[in-house]
Amino acid sequence: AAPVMLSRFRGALVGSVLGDCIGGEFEGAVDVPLDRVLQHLSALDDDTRGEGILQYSDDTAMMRCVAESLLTRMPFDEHDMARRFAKEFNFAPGRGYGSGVIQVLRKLASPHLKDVFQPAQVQFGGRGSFGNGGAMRAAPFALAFRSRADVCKYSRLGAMLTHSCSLGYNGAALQALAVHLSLQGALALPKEFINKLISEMEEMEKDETAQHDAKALNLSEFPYCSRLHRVKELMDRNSVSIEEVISELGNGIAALQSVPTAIFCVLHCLEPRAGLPEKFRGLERTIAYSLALGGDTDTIACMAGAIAGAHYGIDSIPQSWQKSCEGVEEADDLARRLYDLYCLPQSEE
Ligand code: R7I
Ligand code: MG
Ligand code: MG
Repeated sequence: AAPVMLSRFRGALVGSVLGDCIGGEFEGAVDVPLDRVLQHLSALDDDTRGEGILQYSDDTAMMRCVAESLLTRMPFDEHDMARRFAKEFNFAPGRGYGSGVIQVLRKLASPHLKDVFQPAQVQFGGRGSFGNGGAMRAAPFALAFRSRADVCKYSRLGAMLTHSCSLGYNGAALQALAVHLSLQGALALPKEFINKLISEMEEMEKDETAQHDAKALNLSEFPYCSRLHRVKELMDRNSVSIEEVISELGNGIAALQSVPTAIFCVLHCLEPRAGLPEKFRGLERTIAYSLALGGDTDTIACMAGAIAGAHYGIDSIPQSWQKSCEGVEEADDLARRLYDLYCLPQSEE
């Protein structure tokens, strides 16, 4: 039976934290043999290993700030969200933040700052960051808003606090939309799921700024759409190697090289896959597969984990995995509170 909505909400945020914590092991690795991934995952079942829990990184730290800000300041308060990012960074700066975003977070801490979007705008020579830091924390927007238009609008604004390049904030919107559709059960029809994402991104990438950024960065005219078309082509194939996925979609720290990749991981793992244990259910397969790609594994697994968790629900996530990761209970609590908010009538704009 399809999971109920509350289970999907909890699955989304817990799946996101698990991907971050479990994926941290291989972040930046070039070659990750599947054997090593499976070894890492089976250690999670071993109560006696005594290694303590796996810690979350910036991905989860910032996702929590987003969720808390949305819960207290609906629909969106940029000052509140910026303050939470800055405070969290100041409290725990060693969570593995991107090297550029650190400068933004320091500026956001200043009490004299009037325009909270300004620090992001001066990054990377004035074009802004195209990193995946906006996308990695985007899942709560899908839990806070019912309409697709609001999910898009606010996930983009939330990303712009640190990522002012259109590739950065459009990647965040793509991730939030994927979680939104997954919460609605849209992954039951994978082809329609990817087609909906493509048509949403077509609208977003028509935008003048998006066109300008794509040109300046030497990308195709509709960068996310063209990646999503590649996702669709890979979906149609009977067998796809890890090398092909990396060369077609990427596994890097740029949003363009990781959000479509995370979406592919979810789609590819809707069915059992050779090389992955038969006892694995969908979310376990998705996280395992994301890790095997190497590269920005914590973030790709975090994004794939959110989309997959929204599809399969909390009950599909092994207890042993949940117990092995820092911040799972807090994420579960945030998801429940966002669900309560979601159930209240929302004003239509
Ligand atoms: O995007 P961001 O928050 O980083 C997120 C990543 C995730 O993998 C986390 O798990 C964590 O490890 O970091 O941070 P940014 O510093 O904005 O961007 C990340 C990196 O992308 C930068 O340090 C740059 O190396 C690169 N980058 C760019 N390089 C050149 N020109 C981002 N934007 C640009 C750019 O415009
Ligand atoms: Mg991280
Ligand atoms: Mg990362």
